Amino acid sequence: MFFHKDQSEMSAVYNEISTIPFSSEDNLESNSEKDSKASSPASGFQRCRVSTVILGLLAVVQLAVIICLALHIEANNKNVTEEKDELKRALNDSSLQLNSLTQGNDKLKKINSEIVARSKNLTEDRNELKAKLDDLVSRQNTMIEERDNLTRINADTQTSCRRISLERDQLRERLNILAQPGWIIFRQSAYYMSSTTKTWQESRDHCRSLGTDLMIINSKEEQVFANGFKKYMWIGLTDSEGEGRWKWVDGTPMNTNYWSENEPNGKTEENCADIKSFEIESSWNDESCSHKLNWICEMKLNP
Ligand code: 2F8
Ligand code: CA
Repeated sequence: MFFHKDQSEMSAVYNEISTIPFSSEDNLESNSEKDSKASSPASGFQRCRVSTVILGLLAVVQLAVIICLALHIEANNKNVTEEKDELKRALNDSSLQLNSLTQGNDKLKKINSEIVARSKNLTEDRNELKAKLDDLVSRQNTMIEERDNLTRINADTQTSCRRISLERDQLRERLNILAQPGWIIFRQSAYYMSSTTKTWQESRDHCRSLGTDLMIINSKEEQVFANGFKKYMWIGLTDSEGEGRWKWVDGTPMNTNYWSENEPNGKTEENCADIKSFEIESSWNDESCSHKLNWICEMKLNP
């Protein structure tokens, strides 16, 4: 098609050239002169020859152009073919890569699905284990609390057991003592009246050896009870630590007293108290502690 277009163009050029005057002088000539020359056979031959040469030259030029165009087209076709082949190869490569990527993506999707499923399972397992662990920790804390409580209860029980055991032993000992002859129970105490005489301190030591002490009188009833023994005897009252500051053997101060008339009168010479005038309610007398008298011990039954 390109070639045909060139040919028609060349024909048009040729037609135009054939109408062109051969020199400028020709243009200056009048139409009449032109008409006379055109009618000459020599000039017609010359014009024909020039036209032929021009046509030949044009043909050569046309041929050269055609050859150039053909070469150019061929080169262009070659390039286009090469580009097409290259594009085909690239397309093939891209197709292969696309297939490979698609397969890779499918594999990755499958792996991803598996991982998601495993992750879900693992999460469920983890939550289950965490719940079990929380339960175990809670139970462990409860057991620790129970153990601590039991340990405390056990320690308290052991302490109570030791205390009760001690009390039992003391009660047994006191029971053995009370089982001996000479003990008389009055209200909340048991009393032992000696059958021999001793100093105030020796008398006290004897009472203490029995787990008791000299008698403490802290009520009128007890005073009357003591007088009832009708014995000149030591009681648990002394001012040895300070003249006139009479105290009972348990350390309590003497508040109520049953001194006989004009007693106590021994000042620093008589620092221990006894029951002397037992026929009357106020029977107490102060006496030298080294004096030897009977004595009376008192054991409290509910100390
Ligand atoms: O009872 C009165 C008085 O009797 C004696 O003194 C004479 C006593 N002393 C002795 O027995 C050593 C006094 O303590 C007592 O006050
Ligand atoms: Ca006295």
